Amino acid sequence: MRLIGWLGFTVAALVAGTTAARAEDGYDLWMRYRALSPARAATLHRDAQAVEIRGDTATLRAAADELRRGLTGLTGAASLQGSSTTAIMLATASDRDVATLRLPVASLGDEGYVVRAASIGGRRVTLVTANTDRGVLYGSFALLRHLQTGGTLAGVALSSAPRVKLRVLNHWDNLDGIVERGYAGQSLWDWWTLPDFKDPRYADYARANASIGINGTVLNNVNAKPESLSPRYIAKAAALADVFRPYGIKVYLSARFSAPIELGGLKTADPLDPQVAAWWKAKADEIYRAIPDFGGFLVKANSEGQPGPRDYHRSHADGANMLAAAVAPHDGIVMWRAFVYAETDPDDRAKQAYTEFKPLDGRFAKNVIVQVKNGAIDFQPREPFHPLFGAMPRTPLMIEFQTTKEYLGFATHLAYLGPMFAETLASDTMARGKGSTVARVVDGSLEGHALTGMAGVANIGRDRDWAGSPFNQANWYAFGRMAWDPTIGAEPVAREWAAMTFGASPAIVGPVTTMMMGSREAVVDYMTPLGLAHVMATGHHYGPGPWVAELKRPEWNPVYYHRADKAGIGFDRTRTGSNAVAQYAPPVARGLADPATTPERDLLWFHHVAWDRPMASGRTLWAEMVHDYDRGVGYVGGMRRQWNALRSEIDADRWTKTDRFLAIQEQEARWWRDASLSYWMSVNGLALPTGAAPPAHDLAWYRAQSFPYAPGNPQ
Ligand code: GCV
Repeated sequence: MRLIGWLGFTVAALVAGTTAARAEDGYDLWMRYRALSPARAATLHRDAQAVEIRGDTATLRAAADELRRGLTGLTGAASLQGSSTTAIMLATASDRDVATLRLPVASLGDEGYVVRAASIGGRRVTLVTANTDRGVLYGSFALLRHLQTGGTLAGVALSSAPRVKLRVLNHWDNLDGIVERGYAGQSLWDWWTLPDFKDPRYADYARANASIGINGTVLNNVNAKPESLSPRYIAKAAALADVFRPYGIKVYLSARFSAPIELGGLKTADPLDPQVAAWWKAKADEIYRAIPDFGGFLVKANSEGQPGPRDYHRSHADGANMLAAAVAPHDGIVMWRAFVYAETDPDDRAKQAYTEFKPLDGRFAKNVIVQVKNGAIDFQPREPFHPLFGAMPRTPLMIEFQTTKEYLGFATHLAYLGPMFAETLASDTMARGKGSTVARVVDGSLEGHALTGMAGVANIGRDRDWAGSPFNQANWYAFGRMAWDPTIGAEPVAREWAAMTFGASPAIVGPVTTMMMGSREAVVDYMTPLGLAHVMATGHHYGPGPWVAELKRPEWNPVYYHRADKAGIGFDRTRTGSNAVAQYAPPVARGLADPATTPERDLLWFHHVAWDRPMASGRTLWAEMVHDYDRGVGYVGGMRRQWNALRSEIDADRWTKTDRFLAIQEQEARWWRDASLSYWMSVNGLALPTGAAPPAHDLAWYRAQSFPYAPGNPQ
């Protein structure tokens, strides 16, 4: 047994420098561990004077260090005195004393945990236990969350196991340090100095991920360079894997399908060519020699110019299975993306992934999981759930969300994505009758899959606050919490994040949660109301561009998506149009086939309707659109006022940055509204409803705006 008082730890931590006291610059994320009220701090100190671990593994040490760090902060360093008669004990369920307690650990799997008071060796302790060290680590973070959000040690009883197996971040980080669709600075990975220099931030990144249950990270962009699989870069990935391992995080790499040609000098990357298969097998063996617990590959193939098996007239299953065979001897997996659409295919872009993948159901190897974006187009502020969910029962499907806000105002707009994740997960595919939710497809319970997963495109960069703004951190946080439990709900997650990030007082948590909960809907309102999509400006997707019509590929043009004309607006995806609705299960398809039974929030996604169509509110469609744009702008004004009222409650640095960002957001929300309305009026010839403010500029002005150096744009 190792028994370490906190004081010793505190000095060590200061020397190590990774957690020394810092200004409130957002670096500490939700792991701030600021002092509780004196009374609560004293009680906590009385009830947990030491952290003890049974066993001596890197993961148990990481868990204990985190608890000591947290307790030191929560109780305030001044209270560090006294003997260690009360303790938090970390031990796996196989420990002899823990085993005698006969706790219900069987259902916890290899990542779940139990935290409760227990009598060990005649002493009352707070026990954190699990079947594995990783479970103990997650339990330790759960206990800290409990304490940070107002809980006490008295009567603590926590127990949870993840419902999803692979909970992975996808970094779209390039080897030159630029992050595709990244708005928080350069890549966190300093590829140049790796593997010799391991920035202490890597460990803090791992802590943050472990605290929310993330257990995998894909280091490089899905638009992958072959060099990321070269020996030099494998060594760099291995160095990161070494840092992440104690935190239960596996490293994965995006693989470029044509790497056998570019790196291996072969003439082909045909997946059915034995030499190609042998090359990948040797490559996988090489990676596993450097990273014994390497997770596997993520692949974007035959999409947006990436090479893939279709180049050789092979199917996506042929490509995925060939890679799967290479990693299978090492228990690796392949995450194969279904985000495909082709310039050669004139069909509705929203249909193409289903058309390509549905016939392949049941043809993928056991260690392949198909990664499907939440919606059928591309991370829009709102999309109906992807029709592939529920449509491939014999294939494990993982869901891919974007936590970076490519289409939602980059880092500056406050948009809490919890409600968006929750909305998709709660959507009912009806594939096996009522209750066949996307969450049940994702957690494997609907179709009986053990290989399950959720991927989040990371919003993390080298900015001091990691995510570009304090509120963007909430999207990283929410992704992790919802990957652990897809049914947890957006509001409880917002509340705990707000408490941990800004302070647990109701005077903070209440208004911050209120701001957050409506913030994504506000973005929908001022950017893409009523089911509009992809009306963003070209390339960088920053700002409005509904007028764009001249790009080479039809589906790159906003006019392709909104189809506005003098008579009406919206994409007809019913039988009279692209018939994309037929890709949903019949009960869902029936509802979506008729504008009257389509939720108004998705109306223009599925239907082309007249500008004067009456809406549920009694307004015409046109008046409703104007109303929604105004509501969105108004919501941002409301957030500014609520944030202003919080000034005395929040530290100056984070308050000021958020205040400035909200000012930018309000200005840009107006810009979105005005530019969009100017354009729609140029198409429909209608006047604004009485009382609606005219746009600040004419359409030509909006069309003339250009942003050549917008961040995150692939060059
Ligand atoms: C990594 C969208 C983005 C691209 C991204 C792509 C994808 O099209 O704009 O930057 O490429 O999605 O998910 O592969």
